[in-house]
Amino acid sequence: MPCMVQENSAPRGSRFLIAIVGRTNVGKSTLLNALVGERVSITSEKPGTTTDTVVKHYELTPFGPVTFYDTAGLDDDTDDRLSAKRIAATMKVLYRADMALLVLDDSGIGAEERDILRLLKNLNIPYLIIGNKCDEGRPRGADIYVSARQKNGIYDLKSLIVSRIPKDFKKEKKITTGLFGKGDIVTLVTPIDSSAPKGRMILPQMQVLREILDVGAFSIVTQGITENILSKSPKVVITDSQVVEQVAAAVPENIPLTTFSILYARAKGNLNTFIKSLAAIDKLKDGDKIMIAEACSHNFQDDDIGRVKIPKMLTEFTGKKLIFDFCTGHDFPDNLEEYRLIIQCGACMLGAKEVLRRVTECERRCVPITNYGLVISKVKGVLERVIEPFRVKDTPTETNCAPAPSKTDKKKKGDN
Ligand SMILES: Nc1nc2c(ncn2[C@@H]2O[C@H](COP(=O)(O)OP(=O)(O)O)[C@@H](O)[C@H]2O)c(=O)[nH]1
Ligand code: SF4
Ligand SMILES: [Mg+2]
Repeated sequence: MPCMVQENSAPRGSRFLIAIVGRTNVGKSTLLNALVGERVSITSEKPGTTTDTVVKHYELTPFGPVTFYDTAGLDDDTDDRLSAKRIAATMKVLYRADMALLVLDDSGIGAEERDILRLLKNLNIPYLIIGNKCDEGRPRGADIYVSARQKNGIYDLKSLIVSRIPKDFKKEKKITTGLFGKGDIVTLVTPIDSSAPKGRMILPQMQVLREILDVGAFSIVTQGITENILSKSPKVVITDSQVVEQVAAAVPENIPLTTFSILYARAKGNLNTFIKSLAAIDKLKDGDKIMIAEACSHNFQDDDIGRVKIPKMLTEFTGKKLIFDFCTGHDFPDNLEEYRLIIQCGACMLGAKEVLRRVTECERRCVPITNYGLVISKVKGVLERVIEPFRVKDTPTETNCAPAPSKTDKKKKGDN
């Protein structure tokens, strides 16, 4: 099966993420090198060589773009002081993985493997058990036997991986499904402010533009709505949430209007939860903590949406003294219960599984979670308007979770 290596050929959020896990020295790094056909991961006889996670993008034909993560071993039997850190790094990778390859050597399934299997089952991650070093022996319980060093069985392993990729991942995912069709005019409102990247568009805009082209529709991309644009009768207007208030005022009610954030929430399957969670805003009290989760790390600007604008909007809207915490990239807090609300960015760079795991974890612990665009739309009074194109009848406006005890009931923490 010819597999080409292509760097960064697909956005991070749409790649299938495969974590290679197992004890140290079973041949995980050698296996990654054999899978992608080039030496990307340091291998060694000394246990515990891979201290950081090694990431490799790869075009796994006939499926498409995948990312392999070569992790540090999950066992703790080295006297390496970084061991705890390595375990934490592996856990973080598992949290966002779509599939795992559990690698064994000829010593087979032991206590560590059983621990890893339990984790994979808890996180609902599909996995394959790979009996590596089959040149030395074949442990019981593997789904497939390979020799990473001799590159035996690698082609069959790739075929097996492709056959185990869940069906919904094989379908091409669009974020604008049902909004427009061939010949329609779609207006995108994308203001260019100081936080916009120089000389290019951001992923949500690129993705929607591509989908417009794919169905044979036409796009008008603008920084604001004018009479001239409205005279072209757009089928739908999709706006950056930051200007949703002005755009809602300018676009007549008969033209459907939504935001990029809402398209992502819908595509990743979280729109209803995110809408329900907005009710938490009306219950905020002085001293309540809010976590803002931003998937990209960048230099913070004076008008940063996550760090500055949303905290300011929420403080003004509620009139309460709120405490904002921030997390970036793949970090997500463990102490979720401390927060009255989690506000996730559009998460265009995160895989659907990772966002879903965050949402599931929040729901499990009765912590409301929503996203930037929905918060802005609510605060600006245009929420009903922008979710109208996707309205599902009988959407409850409250969650079933009992309200958590307010921070103000307890002694206030000086965590500002
Ligand atoms: N005999 C044999 N040795 C292997 C095989 N795959 C890896 N090794 C060796 O096992 C040792 C550990 O490999 P490495 O990939 O660094 O293991 P990791 O700690 O799981 O990443 C190295 O000496 C490899 O050459 C294999 O298929 N057969
Ligand atoms: S901050 Fe979030 S929504 Fe914005 S570009 Fe990064 S991942 Fe996408
Ligand atoms: Mg290694």
